[in-house]
Amino acid sequence: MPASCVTVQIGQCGTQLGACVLDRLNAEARHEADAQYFFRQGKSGERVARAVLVDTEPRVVGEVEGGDSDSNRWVYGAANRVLCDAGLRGCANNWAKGFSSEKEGVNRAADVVRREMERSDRVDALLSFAAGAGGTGSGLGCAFHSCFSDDNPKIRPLHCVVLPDRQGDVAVGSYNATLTLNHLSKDAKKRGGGLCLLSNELSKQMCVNVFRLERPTFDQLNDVFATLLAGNLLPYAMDGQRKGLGHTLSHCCAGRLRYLTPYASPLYEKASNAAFDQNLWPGVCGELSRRAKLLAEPILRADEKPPLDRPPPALAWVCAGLVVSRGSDATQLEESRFARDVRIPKGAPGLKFGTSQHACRTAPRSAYFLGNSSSVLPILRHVESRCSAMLEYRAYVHHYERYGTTAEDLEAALSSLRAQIGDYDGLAPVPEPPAAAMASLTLPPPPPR
Ligand SMILES: Nc1nc2c(ncn2[C@@H]2O[C@H](COP(=O)(O)OP(=O)(O)OP(=O)(O)O)[C@@H](O)[C@H]2O)c(=O)[nH]1
Ligand SMILES: [Mg+2]
Repeated sequence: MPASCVTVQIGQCGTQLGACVLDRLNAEARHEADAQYFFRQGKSGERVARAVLVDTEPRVVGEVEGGDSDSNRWVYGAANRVLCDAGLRGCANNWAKGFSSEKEGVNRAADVVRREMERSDRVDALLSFAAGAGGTGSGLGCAFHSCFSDDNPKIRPLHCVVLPDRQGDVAVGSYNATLTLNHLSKDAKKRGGGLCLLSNELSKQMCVNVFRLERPTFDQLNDVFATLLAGNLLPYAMDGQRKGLGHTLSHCCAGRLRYLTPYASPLYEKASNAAFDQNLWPGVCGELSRRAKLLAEPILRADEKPPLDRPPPALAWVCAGLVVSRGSDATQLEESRFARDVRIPKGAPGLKFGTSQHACRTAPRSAYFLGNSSSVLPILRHVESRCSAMLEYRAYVHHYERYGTTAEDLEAALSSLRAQIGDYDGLAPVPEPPAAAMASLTLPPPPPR
């Protein structure tokens, strides 16, 4: 049995999103052993999150609370809120400021996490939440993970990173995100973990298109992420054994490919336009594989309509992934059906399947997919193109230099992001020229003289 998973929530977004995901995990953990993976038991029988909150300003970290679901109340541990470098009052969306903040605060946060870990028999994985675009979750988050990984090289991390949207977001968001992706992907490689990329832009699109919410709030965006993540994070059975996030990461993350995307089916409880069979396995499985095989569509603004003559979205290549079906007859999900729909490059680890007989609250049958695939390309390209356009003019670079991050550091992070884009591009085999096209390449013999 995987013993437990410790969660770290850094900065405003990390704190709010982490609380929302834990709330969903509390509600979805039907089986006490599943709940204990993320929560320990408090003195009055309540669930206490195995989670630590870290920020450089007091408001959000001081205000966020646990919650209730049915009969289960959950809370944060009394000593698990850490305010680092109180003099900072936030890092003003500057990765460098967060990264160079006082070591004392970072060490204190790592100490609190270590104490939380000591409350479990065995820690299976570290789950972290932060925005890539702010200053604390991104910069201080990277400093925290460097410090933490020195003492805990064997604990696999899953860094859930929220990436900024295309407009109206933090101006230097793409600098912060590029530096964060560079730093955390190295940390993930060193410790056998991965990064789960969550795009605010895509979550907004889902809120608008699926849930008909015109101007989604952060709570609503977080709710979408919680729906996508919860069933992928809860323990599952495979080969007669219970498995947890550590096992998922060991299968899904390979070599330099460490970016994961979460999917869930069904996405919503009851929808007027839902297919009638969304509660039967073929419907659930079809919906999940349909989403998983499509490369994320070009990112549109919420108010933009896709052109009618748009070409069909490209298909994604899946290097590795885990599918978990949840419901009393979960073993009935047809694995071959899912595998048939997904394109896997030769020699890649491919798909694994897990089950849980405990249905999630939202549906009697549901399925989840955590995929390491070329679906991350549109999100990565979006960050890369913005960062490169700004760096060309050295825009805002002096704000970073003040805190010890130079233009060369930004260039290096950007080239590492480009190399990762190249790695994911390389998942799709180079198409062989079709026979007919080859034939037309053969020149006719020269005419007789
Ligand atoms: N999905 C989601 N995004 C959020 C939330 N709060 C902030 N963001 C996004 O996160 C980015 C800003 O990061 P924050 O988390 O506010 O920043 P921080 O880590 O606290 O760092 P500083 O405030 O700069 O010290 C922007 O892209 C926001 O759109 C949230 O609750 N959910
Ligand atoms: Mg903040």
